[in-house]
Amino acid sequence: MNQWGKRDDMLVHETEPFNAEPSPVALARAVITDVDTFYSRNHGPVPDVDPDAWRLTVVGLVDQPLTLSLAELRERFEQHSLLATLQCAGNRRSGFLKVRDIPGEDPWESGATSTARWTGVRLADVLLAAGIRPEAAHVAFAAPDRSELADPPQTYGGSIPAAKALSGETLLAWAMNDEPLTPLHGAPVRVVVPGWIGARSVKWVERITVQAEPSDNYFQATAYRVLPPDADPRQAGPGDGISLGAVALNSAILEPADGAQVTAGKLDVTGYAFAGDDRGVARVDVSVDGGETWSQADLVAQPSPWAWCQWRANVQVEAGQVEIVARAWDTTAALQQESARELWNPKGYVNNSWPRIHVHST
Ligand SMILES: Nc1nc2c(c(=O)[nH]1)N[C@H]1C(S)=C(S)[C@@H](COP(=O)(O)O)O[C@H]1N2
Ligand SMILES: [Mo]
Repeated sequence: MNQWGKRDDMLVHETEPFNAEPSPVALARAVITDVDTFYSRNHGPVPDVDPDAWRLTVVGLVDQPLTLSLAELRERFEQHSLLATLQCAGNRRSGFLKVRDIPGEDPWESGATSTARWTGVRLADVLLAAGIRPEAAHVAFAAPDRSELADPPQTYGGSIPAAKALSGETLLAWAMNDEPLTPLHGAPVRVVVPGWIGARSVKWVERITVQAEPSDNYFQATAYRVLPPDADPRQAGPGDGISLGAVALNSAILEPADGAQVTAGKLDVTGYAFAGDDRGVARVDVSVDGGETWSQADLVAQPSPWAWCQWRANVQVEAGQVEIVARAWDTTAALQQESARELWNPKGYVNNSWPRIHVHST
């Protein structure tokens, strides 16, 4: 276990700021990811927040600005729990690097996706207590961690539309898998925005501002946007590109591992699929001939509307080099894009092309 409480076999992309993901095998083990296995994405040093001194302020387009201690938050509002998957917009970026290099961004594999049971209060209840005004359009979150990667360097923040903030699923959470949040995951309180890119689930949240426009924080206005392929990301400014919110349909093969030696015959293939916001995973297909023919995987568990779907297929593999491909469909009958080539973008977000692995079968 490392200083952040993570297993020793995590794939650590950076130690400062700490950025790490579990191995596919570790991620495949359970529908709810253990805290020691859950990926972590940070843009600056993890702040040391004293839970007794911590206050949450709610300001902006509200009739009654609020300042709440942790005890007040817990006492004044009803407690709610839900299972939700967090997925980083950089998940599977590594697949883009075969198309073209992406300097300055971590080569995340399929493990920047994990699922936990989150407990806290509904953001909606807090906003209603503050008297959110009708002209409110966005709800912005501010945290104390400072990122030198932002231009200019600044503390982390982001926003979501008021409708998502007022939905029952968006939480101000203090517990993850029934344990208090660890410092790495946002203690004492973080936002959890189910079905939206991980970047909007702001950790160590200390200020909520109800406003007419989206947040002007770098991580909302400039980063986490899909730029056209020919854009220079160093030149990108506020408002450029497509802002990311709801998670796009995606999937991954977790077992067997890419490059594994397997025995010819029947082979179990497992993975996850995830459809953001109010979409669900409807079907997962698996091919052992590079996408010529497909068979349907069993959808093993989708434990909540906000969580991933774990799938398993039992396929026949012949001796030799075998390419295994998967593809997911969502409840709108949308299918994942076949190749990363069309999806490549300068910051490397949302690689939701069909996952492919190669195994050697004897
Ligand atoms: N304050 C703060 N919140 C943050 C971040 C951050 O760097 N600072 N990273 C975001 C991103 S990009 C992701 S994907 C998730 C990751 O959450 P985790 O570290 O708990 O897995 O937190 C989000 N919230
Ligand atoms: Mo992220």
